[in-house]
Amino acid sequence: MNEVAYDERRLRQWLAGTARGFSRRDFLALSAVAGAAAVLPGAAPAAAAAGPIVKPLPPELFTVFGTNAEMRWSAMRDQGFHVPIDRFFVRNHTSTPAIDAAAWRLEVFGAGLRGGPVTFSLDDLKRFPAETHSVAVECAGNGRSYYTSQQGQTVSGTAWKLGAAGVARWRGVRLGHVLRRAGLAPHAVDVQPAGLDPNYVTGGVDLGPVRRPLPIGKALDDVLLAYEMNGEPLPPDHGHPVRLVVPHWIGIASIKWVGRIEVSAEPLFSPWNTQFYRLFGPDFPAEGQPFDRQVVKSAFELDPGATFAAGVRTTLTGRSWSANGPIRQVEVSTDGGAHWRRARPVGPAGGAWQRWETDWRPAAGAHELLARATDVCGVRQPDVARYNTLGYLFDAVVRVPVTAA
Ligand SMILES: Nc1nc2c(c(=O)[nH]1)N[C@H]1C(S)=C(S)[C@@H](COP(=O)(O)O)O[C@H]1N2
Ligand SMILES: [Mo]
Repeated sequence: MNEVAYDERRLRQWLAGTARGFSRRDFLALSAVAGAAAVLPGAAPAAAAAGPIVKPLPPELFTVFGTNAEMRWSAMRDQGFHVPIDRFFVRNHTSTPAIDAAAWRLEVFGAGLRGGPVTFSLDDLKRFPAETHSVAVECAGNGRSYYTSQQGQTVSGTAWKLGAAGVARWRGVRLGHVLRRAGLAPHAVDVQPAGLDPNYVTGGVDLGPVRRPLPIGKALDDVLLAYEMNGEPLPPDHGHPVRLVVPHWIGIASIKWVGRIEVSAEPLFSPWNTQFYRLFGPDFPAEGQPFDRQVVKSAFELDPGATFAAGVRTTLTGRSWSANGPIRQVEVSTDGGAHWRRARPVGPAGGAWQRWETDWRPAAGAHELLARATDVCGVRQPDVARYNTLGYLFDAVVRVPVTAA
């Protein structure tokens, strides 16, 4: 799967007007007429809202931003490889719907099938061979606040620190098995899952259900329709009863509460790969640069402003991850980037993220901690992330202020 080639091809098709779903004209109309009452076709929400987020959000585990909640990294310090459900971040465009798993159905439809729509119940999905994978889900905007606090740039969107990411064990069925059972045709082009959460309305415009297309190549590769998270039925906030899990791609690809999946015979577009989740700004084309994959990042398992006992040896811990594959090396600086040392890997290499640690005996005073990862492709976190107005893909080394007293 070559996402760059796919993105370039789709951008050309979209500019040429050969795309369906959310055209360049829709996009220009929306950009021009703020507050316009344009309504795009979409399924009516099938479920009542249960609340923005259902699970408890205690302040020692989360920072809450409206309908979204970020994990505090200090909450991972004494945890194992996976992020427990009680602290896994939640990104909701609207609110967590209440869906009865017994009544839930998945409808697969579209011109990319040999026949008409095919419907699956949860029990139907559970009769396919199940697979379990440890996969990171990370919002494309994770780290966004650092464009402002570290690079002095203005961006719009939720001001995440680094906690809009998590690794869980997802169990489910390969999307490819389900698509083939539904009668996938050889001319299928794109696959678009849509959520059953309430339609996303912004600036007075109803953009329809949250949805984003995938090329058929990715859909048949490693995408899961997950019904379990860390050994439990998928919790309400994370997509109950079934969500997509799209490895290596930005979080928006992993559509929660999936209710319908369109398989098209032509390129598909939605606001979530045209208006949002494109790179806009001085370094990018006027129509924005599409992207799908995540980048490389590192986080200490502590909160900015943490305090340490001066003169006492402590162990700094953290995690690094990359959509390119395993992390090859992590370097840590405790003096604002003047000196670097290698962190010790914790646990085996090659998982969805790499845990690491290093010892430190802080002198009294203020310090700045930095962690910088290099992945298997030799990609190392840069000092400065590429500015884009929506603040996506912040991959630069984050400077974490702490004190010792
Ligand atoms: N239906 C639906 N799916 C969705 C979203 C949403 O609001 N509605 N948010 C997306 C975004 S932007 C992200 S980052 C991930 C977050 O997954 P999580 O809430 O399980 O952490 O879900 C994605 N899937
Ligand atoms: Mo996201």
